[in-house]
Amino acid sequence: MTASLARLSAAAPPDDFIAALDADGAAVVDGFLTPGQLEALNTDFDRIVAGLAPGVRRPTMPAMEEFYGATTVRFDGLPAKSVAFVEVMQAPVLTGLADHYLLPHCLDYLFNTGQFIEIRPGETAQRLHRDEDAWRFGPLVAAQIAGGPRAQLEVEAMVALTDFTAANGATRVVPGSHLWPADREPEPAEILQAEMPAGSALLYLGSTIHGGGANRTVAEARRGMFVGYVVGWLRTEENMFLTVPLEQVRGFPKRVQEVLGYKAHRAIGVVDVGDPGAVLTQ
Ligand SMILES: O=C(O)CCC(=O)C(=O)O
Ligand SMILES: [Fe+2]
Repeated sequence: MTASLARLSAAAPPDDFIAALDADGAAVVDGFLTPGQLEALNTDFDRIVAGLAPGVRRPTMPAMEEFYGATTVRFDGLPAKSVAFVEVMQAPVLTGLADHYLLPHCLDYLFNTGQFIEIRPGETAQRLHRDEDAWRFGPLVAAQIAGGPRAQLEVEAMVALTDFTAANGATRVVPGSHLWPADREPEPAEILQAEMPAGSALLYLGSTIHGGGANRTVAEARRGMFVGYVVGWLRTEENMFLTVPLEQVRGFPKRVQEVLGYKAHRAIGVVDVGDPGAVLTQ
């Protein structure tokens, strides 16, 4: 059987997205961004990209430099950098999936990544990985070794801000790998590329194997955004408290404040042993 990815329109019923992600761990949604959002995001980010060199600026471990790529420009903290992004991070297609996959495992989820990723010509393919392996410690490793069912920890979207093509580094993805044992490696025929026009998005689970593609073009940058949510009892990959200034958070909708961490998960994430949301009105 040839591997394939479901393709849905943003207006499809929520159950269709769930059926596709249950089956494949990934799906492409066309029209995830409105044309206006696409243009606003690119305009906001153009200014920032112009001042940044490719590569990781302050790696926390040697493996990070290779993983994130020497010819790729990344920056995070997107809720602070684009008004349009604050709207996009609340897209019902994405939060509907977070409700479905994450709420059975937590009281509420948190915004985990708002990251700009521009893969430039000459970049090599990123190592295939599961994003949930960011938390590959203790109990999660034990569960994987025991072959137990995976609790869903993360729901994500790789949003295309330029067309994603096989040549310019469209994300590689392995449909069905969310159900595989931890040690099963994909065969070449099982790896697809999420080719899609600007404004579409690849939706996927934290348990789905994927990675950025190689950019084999001469002059075409592949620009995307990695936007995702994680169960509220894990530490988020990006430190939202430091990347999104408090003054800006005060102006955001309440739900955005909550997913940025201004809501405790019972006793986790408290301020003054209580509701962290109180700092927004002090
Ligand atoms: O850039 C991409 O297409 C994927 C990036 C990715 O998977 C990651 O950085 O975790
Ligand atoms: Fe990833």
